[in-house]
Amino acid sequence: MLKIDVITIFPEMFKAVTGESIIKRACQKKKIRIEIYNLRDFTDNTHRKVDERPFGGGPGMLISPEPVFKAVKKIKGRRKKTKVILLTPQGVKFEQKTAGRLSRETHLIFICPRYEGIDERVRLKLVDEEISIGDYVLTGGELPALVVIDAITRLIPGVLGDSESAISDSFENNLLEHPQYTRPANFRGLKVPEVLLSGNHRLIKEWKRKQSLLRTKRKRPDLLKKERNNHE
Ligand code: 4GY
Repeated sequence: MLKIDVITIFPEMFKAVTGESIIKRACQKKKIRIEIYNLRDFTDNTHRKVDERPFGGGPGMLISPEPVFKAVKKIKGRRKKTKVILLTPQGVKFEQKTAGRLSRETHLIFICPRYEGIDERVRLKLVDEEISIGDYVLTGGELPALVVIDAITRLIPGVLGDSESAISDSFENNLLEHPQYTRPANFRGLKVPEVLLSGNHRLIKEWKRKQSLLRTKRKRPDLLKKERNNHE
């Protein structure tokens, strides 16, 4: 069982995603347990204020260190192997291999920044890993946390059924999926490639592999460099 804890000032953002589909099922099957903590519950002031102006000036507000330190301490409890993750564009770019590595942990805490960011001392003393989901700026770390949680969850053994887990193989060998077709075999004059209807499994397998390579070369040549190292 992987325990996933999230620290956020917008706890409502998580229910819609974690309460549906595969993540919901993973929780029901006790493969993961997700708990969302409202950062405001760790404040002492009557206004439940979590932000302050930056020292040295500059625009906007920062998340104060105090409630974050309190939250992490409380959530860690007496656990020994917690990994604390900060979602930020300054982090290491999130990839499939990161998802695989994190899916083998036992306890993850995600800190979701808002406003202009978070006090540097949080990074310094609490954070084990900084992750970015890509080079663009969002309004907070909640969507990135959900992206990472989603990618991790589907890699935990027993979460996906056999038919679903085949999908994960595609990116793990750094090749894009081959084109896929379903019924009808002729849709408004657009025909499904003959080989897929042939029933010849060796030929079909060769066709899929070739299409994957062609597609990757055309759309993501950068992946082929990685694929060579995979000697598959
Ligand atoms: N991209 N990857 C990202 C982000 C927004 C700090 C408050 C990203 O992970 N997080 O754009 N986060 C945050 C950035 C200030 C808003």
